[in-house]
Parts: sequence; structure tokens; C-alpha cells
Amino acid sequence: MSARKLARAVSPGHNTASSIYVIYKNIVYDATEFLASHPGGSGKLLLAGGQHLEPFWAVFKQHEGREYVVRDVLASLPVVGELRDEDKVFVHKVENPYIHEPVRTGALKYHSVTPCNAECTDEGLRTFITDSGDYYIRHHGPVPIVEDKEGYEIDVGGMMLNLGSIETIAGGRTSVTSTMQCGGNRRGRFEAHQKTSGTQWGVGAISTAKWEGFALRDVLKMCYTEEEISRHSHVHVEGMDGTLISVPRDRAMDPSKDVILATKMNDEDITPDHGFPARLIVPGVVGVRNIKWVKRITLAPEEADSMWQTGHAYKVLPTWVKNVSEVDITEYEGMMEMQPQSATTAASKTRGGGVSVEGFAYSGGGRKIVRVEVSFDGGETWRDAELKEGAAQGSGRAWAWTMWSYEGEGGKGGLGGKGKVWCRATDEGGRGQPEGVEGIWNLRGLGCNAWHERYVEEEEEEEA
Ligand SMILES: Nc1nc2c(c(=O)[nH]1)N[C@H]1C(S)=C(S)[C@@H](COP(=O)(O)O)O[C@H]1N2
Ligand SMILES: [Mo]
Repeated sequence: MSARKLARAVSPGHNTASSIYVIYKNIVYDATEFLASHPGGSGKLLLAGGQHLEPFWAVFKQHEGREYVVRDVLASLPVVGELRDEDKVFVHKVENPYIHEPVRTGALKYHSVTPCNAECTDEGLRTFITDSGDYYIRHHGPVPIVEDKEGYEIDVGGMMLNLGSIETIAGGRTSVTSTMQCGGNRRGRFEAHQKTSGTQWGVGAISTAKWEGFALRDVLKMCYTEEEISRHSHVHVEGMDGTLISVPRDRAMDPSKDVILATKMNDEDITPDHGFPARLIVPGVVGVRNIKWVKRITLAPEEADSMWQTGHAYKVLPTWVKNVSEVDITEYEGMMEMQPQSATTAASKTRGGGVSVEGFAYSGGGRKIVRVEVSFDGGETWRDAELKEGAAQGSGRAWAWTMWSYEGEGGKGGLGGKGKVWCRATDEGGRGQPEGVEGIWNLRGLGCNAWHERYVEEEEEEEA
């Protein structure tokens, strides 16, 4: 088959194409069945219709080092044929979609830049409200830049709302201080045990902000009748970059769950990296449900059929599953509320021979943190840390983390033996953290919350 014929078979970039062929190492694949589950959205894959994938992958760098893309995805697609030598096309011009990325000046630890995946530093993790510039960033693709705020509209069930019309909403503005954690936070810890896939996060894929906007239930009530709302069990929310998820209608409609369509972050316009002009905030629920750059909100009878909802991206599979193709992914639920998490963000010896430790603790579902313990002997003995900012949050509605600290002796055996501090948190449901990752490891590297350990630094020398 000739490349030109192929190119005509599908028109590149045409997003209504019903079938798509792609070429990799001169083998032509029919990628039609993969279109809907392409992690970057079907639109991005259509760009490569009838063309070689290599130059696209060089630009969309998230494919780099992901052998499973070739092994699991391409290998499962029907092969159409192989290109003849004379039909091989070597020159492609792919426009770099990342040339409009926002300027980033905050303190962040970068794992990748295109797409941007960067975690909060220890310093950022020590403040109750994270500065917007220091807030962790997790993007699946380029940042959609909205230059014309006045022209920005959200399609809610076919009704186009602009930011001005939302202001007139019954119920008015509301705000929530919520900690957001990526499902893959601390994935790097899993990796040391057994391979997973995705960004190798440390403890910093978590941050907290004050979000202000409009209750999602008010937005739904503005655009749907009560009867329509009662008939549909899910709310689908899609971002301008094609990321699509759903939240259960009952969560969206429950005033005590504080689900909002936010337009402000820490009292200012949301920054482009965090969803300008408007993003969904679903407190107490895994990061991915907090859709940025909201484009469309629709009620539906079923969950959203997407990579991030019904697909494998955010599913905590049993530890025995070593390959997604081993299981019927639709039989597993997508991740929602997360288990208790904690980490030490500073630890040093004091001049008096003791130790000074601080950190954060968080649990999903608004469950209040009731205890944080530290150990200096690998978990043989534990001491209670003091709960600080965040500790006074209400039961069932503790959407933000709780800061904690410990000042005292280094414990039985002192620090001499191990020189480390371990921490673990318990929430009001009595849920704790497991000692290690053996029992919780999963293929996608989600929900790592083993006891956190960190070296205790030597005390600072007194300045002369
Ligand atoms: N539209 C859109 N929304 C998105 C994402 C995305 O890539 N596109 N990433 C999700 C994921 S996986 C996480 S963890 C959070 C990260 O939000 P942040 O970048 O503001 O920290 O946003 C979620 N919302
Ligand atoms: Mo995430």
C-alpha cells in the first residue's frame, strides 16, 4: 500500500474520521478501535492519521520509554500491511504543541516538561495553603491557553454559560479549602519494589488551595430540570484538552460534599497551569477527577467512557495483575477516595540531643486525621506527633490536610542505629497506613501510602 493512498484513506487531523491507520516502523496498523481510549484524546491521535508515528512521539514525549505502547497497544491492533520501500515517507512536519506553555516561576521538582509533571517541594509541603506557583502540576498534554476570558463558554447540557452568566446563579459564590492528591503520588516508592508505569512521583504530587466558585449542583440546576437530574446517575466533565471523567450525580448534588466549579484559586484568577478560566473541584477525591479548563458538563445515565474513568489509567488493580490485558478492565471501579497518607517534610537533630520533625497528613473522603505517629526504630515503638493547622476541620468534611510536628527524644535505641524517622497517620474511620508496599503494589502505581521514611539531618552548626 502506498503512503499517499493511506493518507487519503483518512484525512490527517480530520476529527470526524471513522477509521484511522497509523504507521510504526513501516508497519501499517488500523488504530480505529484504539481511538476512543487514546490517553491523549482521540483528536491527538487523529493528527497522526495516515502517517508515521515516530515524529509525533518525538514531540508528544509522554510516549518516550513506554515500551508498553508498542508491546501492548500497537501489538493488539490489526495490521493492515507493510509499506514498500519506494513508499516510505521520511519527512514530516509536526507543529510543536508546547510552544505556548505558561511561564513557570514557582519552586517545583520537575519530572517532565512536555507534558508538564512537577511536584511540590518539601518547603511547599510545609505550608498549609500552597502558593499557586508552587502547587504541583500534572498535565496529560499541552496547556490550553484561553486568551479571551469574555469569550470563554462552558457547555452545560447544551446551554452555553459564560463567566458572566454563571455569576447570576442562584446560590451565589462559595469556597472550599481542599487538598488535591494525584492517584500516582509516591509511585516512585512502588517502583523500587516492582515496576509500574507513569511519572515516578516522590511525596509531592499533593497540594492545598482555597478554591472559590459555584456549587456544581447550582450549575446543574441552572441548566437541567429536576426531573432530568433525578433520571441521570453521573455527571460527565470534559476539559478543553479532551480529558474526560465523571462524578456520581449524588456526590455532585450533595451540599455537604462541596463539589464546585472554581474560578478562583487562593483569591485570584486560577493560573493557566491549574485550569484557567474554570476547573472542577471534587474535594476528598483523587486528583484526576478535578478537571481543569472545563469545556463541557453533561448528565448521563452511565459513567464517562474514557481512559481516565472506565479505562485503566486510574484503576487500582489487584496486586497479582501484572499486565492489563490479563483482566477485563471494565470489571474494576475507578479510583475515588484515597487512603490515609502522611510524610515527613523536615527532620533534624536538635542541640539538646533530641529531634525536631514536621510533616503533613491527609485522608480521602473528608475523613479527619485523628492521629499521626513517628517512629525512630523502624516501627517497633511509636510516639504521637502534635496535630496542628487543619486539625480543627469538621468530621466528614476535612477536605484539607493536617500539619503536624514532633519535638522530643529520638526514642529507644536513639537515632544511632537507623538515623531515620518513620511516620504514619490514622483517620477518623480508623484507617491507617501499611508498613510497606508489598500488599498494595499495583500495576498502575496508584495509591501508595506505605509508612513514609526519611533521614534525620544533623543539627545545624551555630553561627559564629
Ligand atoms: N483537563 C485536565 N484536567 C486534569 C488533568 C489534565 O491533564 N487535564 N490532570 C488531572 C490529574 S491526573 C491531576 S492529579 C490533577 C492535577 O491538578 P494540578 O495540575 O492543578 O495540580 O488535575 C486533573 N485534571
Ligand atoms: Mo493525577
